[in-house]
Amino acid sequence: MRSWTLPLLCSFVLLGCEEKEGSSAGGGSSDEVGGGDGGGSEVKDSDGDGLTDDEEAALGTDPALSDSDEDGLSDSEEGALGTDPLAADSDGDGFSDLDEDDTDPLDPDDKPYQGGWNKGDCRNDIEATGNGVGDIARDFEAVDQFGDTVRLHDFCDRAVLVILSAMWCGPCQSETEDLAKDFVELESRGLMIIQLLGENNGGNAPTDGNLDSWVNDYDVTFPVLSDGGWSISSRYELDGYIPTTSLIGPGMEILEVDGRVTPGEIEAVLPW
Ligand SMILES: [Ca+2]
Ligand SMILES: [Ca+2]
Ligand SMILES: [Ca+2]
Ligand SMILES: [Ca+2]
Repeated sequence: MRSWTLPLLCSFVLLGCEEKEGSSAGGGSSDEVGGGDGGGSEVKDSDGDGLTDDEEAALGTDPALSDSDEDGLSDSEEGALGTDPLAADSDGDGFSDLDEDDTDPLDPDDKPYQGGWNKGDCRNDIEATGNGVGDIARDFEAVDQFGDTVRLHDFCDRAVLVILSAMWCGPCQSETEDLAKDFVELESRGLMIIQLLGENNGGNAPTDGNLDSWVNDYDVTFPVLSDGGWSISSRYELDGYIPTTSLIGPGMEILEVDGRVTPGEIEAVLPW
């Protein structure tokens, strides 16, 4: 009986039928309410994305498609985010708006790492004080094995192990192999490892090809950065022997520099 009487009621009451449907007040199903003669189209939301057809007409989006640019975010979600509902990649940095959940979809210089490492929300709020124990670490950046520029402060919410190494150094090779194995499990508990390679086998700055072969040889899945001339490594009071590891806690507080960090020390500062 209800399904017969309600449409009748709506077509006579005129006002309110469509509004009731759109406001999702619960109660009767849309079949019962909207199945009548259609009524006025002023508040019609054909694709159910939360924007009326009139609003979509003004925006230029497709009123029959909830996600006009098919990037995985609905037109109304893009309205809330400030992204372009008619462009899957609003800032043109090569990553779709949906894939920029850790980065700014409106800043072409801020994009996800090809290595898949997450960037911490705190990355632009760190106030660095120095490079010694107890300091808040100064930021650095260098190019990784994918050609991306990686920043230390991008991992501000994690514990970070910084390893200073060279490709010709035997102990560096075996340490890299061991750390690469450990990283598979420790990454999920909030550890990031950044390896700075100061020299290739010829004593020169590591090339893109050198970084490639290094990560392939030792199954490395953390960022390996070329540090030609030891320009970054030298900030950490490198005193002539490598590998040297430094441990930085969440929030970028330096806990240990120029030493051999033990597994127990890493374990103690993992945030997750
Ligand atoms: Ca709509
Ligand atoms: Ca969209
Ligand atoms: Ca983008
Ligand atoms: Ca971006």
